[in-house]
Order: sequence, then C-alpha cells, then structure tokens
Amino acid sequence: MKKVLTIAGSDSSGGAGLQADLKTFQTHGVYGMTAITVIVAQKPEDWAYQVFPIDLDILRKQLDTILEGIGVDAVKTGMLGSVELVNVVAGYLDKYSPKFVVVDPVLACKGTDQVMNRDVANALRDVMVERAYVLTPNLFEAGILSGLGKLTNIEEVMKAAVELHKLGAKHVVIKGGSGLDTDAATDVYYDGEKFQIFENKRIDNPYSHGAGCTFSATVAAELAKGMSVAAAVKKANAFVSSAIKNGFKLNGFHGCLDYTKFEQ
Ligand code: PXL
Repeated sequence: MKKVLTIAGSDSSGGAGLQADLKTFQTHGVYGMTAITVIVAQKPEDWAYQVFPIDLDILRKQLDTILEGIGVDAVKTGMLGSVELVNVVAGYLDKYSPKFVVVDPVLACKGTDQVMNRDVANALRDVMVERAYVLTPNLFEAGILSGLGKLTNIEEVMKAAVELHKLGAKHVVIKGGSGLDTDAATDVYYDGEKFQIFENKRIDNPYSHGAGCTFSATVAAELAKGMSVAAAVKKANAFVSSAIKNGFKLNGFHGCLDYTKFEQ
C-alpha cells in the first residue's frame, strides 16, 4: 500500500481541503495521512469563510508523526494559511526529501479571491514553488505567482507555465478548468521542455467545490503508485471531470463532487 500525506487545511463542509484529499486518496487506492495547517469553517447564515491557523508546534508534531514515524511515498500541500506555516512545511520537506511533492498553491477559496493574503502568496512563490516536483495552480494562482495577472487563453497560460518553471517547479500543471476562452475544460502541462494539453468536455455544473484539491490529490496518489506525471495529469483531468459531472448540491450556498461513479 502506497502512503500519501496531505499537508492542508480542514474544510469543515467536507468538500475541499484535506477532506477532498483523503476521499480522493481512498478512491485511487492509496493510504492517506494528514497534517492540518488551518481549520476552515463557514458561517451558516451567509457561508462566509473563517480561517483558523493551527499552532506551529502542532503542525510540527503532526509532521513528526508522519514523516519521522511512518514515511511517505508522496506528499501533497494545500492551503498553508500563513508565512510561518509555509516555512515550517518547507523545513520538513528539506529534512525528509520525499520523492514526490505536489504543491497546490492555494491562495483563496473559490469565490473568495478578495481575501487572498499577499504575504502568503509571496511565500508560496519564494519558498514552495522551487520545492514542487509538480506545481498545480489554477488560473488565478498561476497569474499571481507568475506575475502575469489575469490569464484568459492558452497562450497566456503557456507563458505562465514557463515562468513558474523558471521559478523552480520541475513540472507545472495549470488547471484551466472551464475558465479559458475555449469550449473545453483544459489543463496545460509543461515539463521544462514541452507542453501537453489535456482537454475534457466542459461541464456546466455549479457544484464543483473542491475540484482543485481533488485534481492535485489525484496527481499525488498516482505518482505514489508509479505513474508518470503526464499520465497522472491525464487521469486527474478525467477524474475531476467525472466528479464534477456527478457533483451535487450540498446546501443553499454550494455543492460538492461525487467521486464514487468514476469509470476508468
Ligand atoms: O478549494 C480551496 C480550498 C483548499 N483548502 C481548504 C478549503 C478550500 C476552499 O474552500 O476550505 C481547507
């Protein structure tokens, strides 16, 4: 059994963050472990996000348990929440050098771009990008981290991928999703030499909370099992499309993915 660690936030609503990661790991047949960085709660009356960072020493204790006490085949990082949390995570990655590190540079929750913290964004760019075996930003994150701003077409996305590779990520996958000016859900993969573009039918289901986390968790799980990055990205593109197609309403504010109906 391959073992995969997610260092991520807890989404109390169950759709994103480490909850999405664990469900994804289970679906892909790997053993999931978690180190919690922040706890996210949503206000029932208006679904406003509240983010509570974990004490640094509690993060260290979790990482000791897993990295020192067990060992991992791959690591995924998600929402890191503060510059201090980013630095703790970077220190552990340097000490234990896991073979596969998938960095999902989460800057904000869907629909809450305005609460993005500039210092955390800079720390992700300066500290985490170079530690990524695979970096998996969405369009918004790729625009901020590359300095190119809003990305709307494939050419701009390809430019951003080159910039992020220059910053030190070995493989860059920009999750275009349905945000580009094409008819497809498109992910762009750059390995430093060539591009590969993965497309899937665009699905207009608003119930897609956690899609980004699910994508990156799929890549981490498949790398742990021995897949190439390109094959893992192709699988993640297909898996997320299927999960969005089957997405369902959770309450009056949002809805989540369904992983259970995926057919290879
Ligand atoms: O989807 C980004 C994300 C990541 N991590 C946590 C979240 C969210 C969005 O809600 O809550 C913990």
